[in-house]
Amino acid sequence: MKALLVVDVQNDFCPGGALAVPDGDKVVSVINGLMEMFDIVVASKDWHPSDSVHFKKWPPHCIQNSNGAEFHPLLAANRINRVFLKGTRNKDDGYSAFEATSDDLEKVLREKKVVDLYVAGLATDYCVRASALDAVRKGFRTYVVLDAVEAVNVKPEDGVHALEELRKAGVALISSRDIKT
Ligand code: VGL
Ligand code: ZN
Repeated sequence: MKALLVVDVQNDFCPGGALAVPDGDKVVSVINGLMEMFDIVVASKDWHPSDSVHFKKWPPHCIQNSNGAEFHPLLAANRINRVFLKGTRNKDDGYSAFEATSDDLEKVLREKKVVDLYVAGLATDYCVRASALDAVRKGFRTYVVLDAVEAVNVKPEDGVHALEELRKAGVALISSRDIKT
């Protein structure tokens, strides 16, 4: 089975949000087009308590139950089978979707017999990176869909460096056009 993991396509990571990824909203239409090609679509949400230590590094964003933590309004959220909340504790960053505390992502994927995991969303250099690295280490055939991710680029090259690191770790970097139903 093949699954699509939609990482953190939330208002605060899109233009106008508290931690906006440049062009973050560009991934939305690509992801919407991809969803129907998958057996299962899962998504993560960054979901922080307001007193998180994470906010020593970042402006406050994706606070639990706030509008900034909602999915982008144009994301086809009705096609998401399951949502995983991460960064929910006040003691860690929780960048990887596999660190979700609301549900065990690895367990759910294994139960669904997922072999191929395609990762899309925000941001390439943080949560996409951490999620794809965890996925490949756990033995999933892991793909990052290049036209369905965008980077924060705190430093201008962070996104390209993250992709290079992923490629070296065994993650396949592909275009959405390469995915067949
Ligand atoms: C993220 C920075 C802080 C992400 C989350 O979703 O990539 N980046 N929190
Ligand atoms: Zn965060």
